Amino acid sequence: MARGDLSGKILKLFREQPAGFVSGALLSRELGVTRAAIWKQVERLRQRGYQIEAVSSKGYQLLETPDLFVADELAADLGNTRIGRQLVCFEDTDSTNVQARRLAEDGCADGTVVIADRQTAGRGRLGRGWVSPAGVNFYGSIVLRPPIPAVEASQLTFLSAVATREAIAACGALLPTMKWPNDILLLGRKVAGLLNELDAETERVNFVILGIGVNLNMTADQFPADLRYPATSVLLETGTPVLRLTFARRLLQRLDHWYQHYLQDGFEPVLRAWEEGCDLVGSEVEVDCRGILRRGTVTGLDSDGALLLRTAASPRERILAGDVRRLS
Ligand code: BT5
Repeated sequence: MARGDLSGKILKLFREQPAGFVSGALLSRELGVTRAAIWKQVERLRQRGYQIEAVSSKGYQLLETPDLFVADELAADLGNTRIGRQLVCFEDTDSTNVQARRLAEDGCADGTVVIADRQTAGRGRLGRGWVSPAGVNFYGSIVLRPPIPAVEASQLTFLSAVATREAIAACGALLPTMKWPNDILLLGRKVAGLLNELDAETERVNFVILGIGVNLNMTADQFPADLRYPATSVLLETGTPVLRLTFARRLLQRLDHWYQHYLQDGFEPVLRAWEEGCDLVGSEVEVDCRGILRRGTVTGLDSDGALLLRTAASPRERILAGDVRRLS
């Protein structure tokens, strides 16, 4: 459902009258359509799980909202944020990153967000897939157009990790940890993955797409048996289901906070927050750099987000991309 369509506008008017009925006459006047058209939309909303009471002398009353990604619902509590000023929600799509790229190429605004209930071709890195069943998780992509040179674009991966970690932490008592560069773990199991894509010329970024997948209410039987690393969901770790709409709002707010901070103060604060959440420093690791294995002790992150290793060959080896496996 796109932000601003008829059913979205009806929901907005319901929300403005949270304690009472909204008459069919008022709805039809405000929205400039017939009362029959309003009735048809109300029926559609009911089919999607909205509980709407209709009383002939009074009108309609919204009793319960389902946990679906609806642009107007999401926008309601976002306030005046840059992230989410344009929101597109799909019930079904191939990949939110693909859709976000399409919008970005058509010139969409900085901060545009694409969210889906389900992805049929969810993407991981290096041609891998992302398992994306309906109704349980968060799959979203954010288009950013920061005024930075292309070489700094990888900093935004860390920004999205910090914001996602905070949004997950707010779901329960557990504090996730970061795994360089793009995984977020709960008790050592992958709960979220990030896939950031860049479109740039040498001197400047045209756009970056922050792809974020978070396993919220996924159950054990929904994970395939052949995952690369142990995986989990917030529900599996905390025992409490997460309201996806609330999670999505919180995530967009955290992203907005960190993006503003980044544009004003640069990468340093993001890097510090990322390091705070990472428990790799001092550990012995093996990094698979597209088939070439590097082994060493993690000494920290460089100012551009590269992983720093002390190896047998060098006291300061910079790793720009790869899969990290902890050995100690
Ligand atoms: C990632 O790749 O971790 C990036 C995942 C990004 C997904 C989001 S969802 C919204 C947006 N739209 C997209 O199409 N993608 C982004 P990578 O590090 O390559 O990990 C992929 C590997 O993780 C797979 O090969 C599986 O082994 C495993 N995996 C797949 N689905 C998973 C899931 N739901 N939870 C945990 N692990 C998973």
